[in-house]
Amino acid sequence: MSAPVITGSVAEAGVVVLYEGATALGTVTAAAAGAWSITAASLSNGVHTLSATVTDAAGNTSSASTALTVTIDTGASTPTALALAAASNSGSTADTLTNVTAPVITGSVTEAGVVVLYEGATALGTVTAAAAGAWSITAASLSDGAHTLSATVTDAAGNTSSVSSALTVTIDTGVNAPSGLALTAGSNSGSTADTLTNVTAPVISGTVAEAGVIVLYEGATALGTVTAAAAGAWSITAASLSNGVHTLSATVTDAAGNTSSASTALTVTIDTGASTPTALALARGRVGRRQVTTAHAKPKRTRMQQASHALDNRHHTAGSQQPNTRGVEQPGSSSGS
Ligand SMILES: [Ca+2]
Ligand SMILES: [Ca+2]
Ligand SMILES: [Ca+2]
Repeated sequence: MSAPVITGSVAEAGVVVLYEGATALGTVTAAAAGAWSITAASLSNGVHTLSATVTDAAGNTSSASTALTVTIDTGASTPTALALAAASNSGSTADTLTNVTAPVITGSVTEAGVVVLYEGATALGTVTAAAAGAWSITAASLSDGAHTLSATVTDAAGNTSSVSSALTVTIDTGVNAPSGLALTAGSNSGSTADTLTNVTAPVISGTVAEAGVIVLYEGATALGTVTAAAAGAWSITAASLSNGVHTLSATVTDAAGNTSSASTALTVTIDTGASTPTALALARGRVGRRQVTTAHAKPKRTRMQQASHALDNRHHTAGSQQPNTRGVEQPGSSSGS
């Protein structure tokens, strides 16, 4: 209040004048001994030293009263420098993305007061700043997503500041495992329909649902890593794999520092060499039997002979309609038997 009401008392009736130094701030006529009150002229912010005199009915003016010091404070400065405390800022501390759902928010005030942290009209926390300077408030639990936070301070004079500049904090507590792990075609020798290859350091591809750092694993062993700048496809060239079956999987750590569970496994089989045939030998028994059988078999017809024989049979079947122009087949004829 910049025009405060000042009260006092006099021992006899008279005209009371309220002063700041030599400046009269107001006057009142006290009709009798006792209490008086004067509404002072408007005072600026700051400290004011007030006193009063009284002039009685006989025209005697008293000396100045004992001073009353009044401090006028009509405004509270808005809190400034709202920030997400580093200890509450998972992943990079250069951003305002975190997986801490009840983060500590810091700021500054220019005078003592009660600071309230808000999201819109909802108070998320409060703290009393004993003096000008830094304050911090642990916010009530926030859901995943972006939150626009601000603060006010109510000073000792009861003035509540305007709302501070906003601080946007994004909560991200989840991450999906990479999906679609596959052996890329360029690393898949032989058929590309399988996962058998002779490429010992194959390129494995997959997708992620959000940006992050992907690590390819075989069991607990990291085989490679890549940073996906955004949701979508990624690929990693695996460390060299030995011949045999390898069960690969991947995880992703998102920008908020959340690490996914392992992806569905991809089984890749490395085979870098066909074994040279060994123990070549002549199988005598089988060759002997074939020779004996062949010696007693009828000569096999050539394809031409088979076709000619079939044609002759057709002619025999249709003999009543067509004259037999080739005559009766004789044993030992060229068509064979
Ligand atoms: Ca962060
Ligand atoms: Ca996430
Ligand atoms: Ca293959």
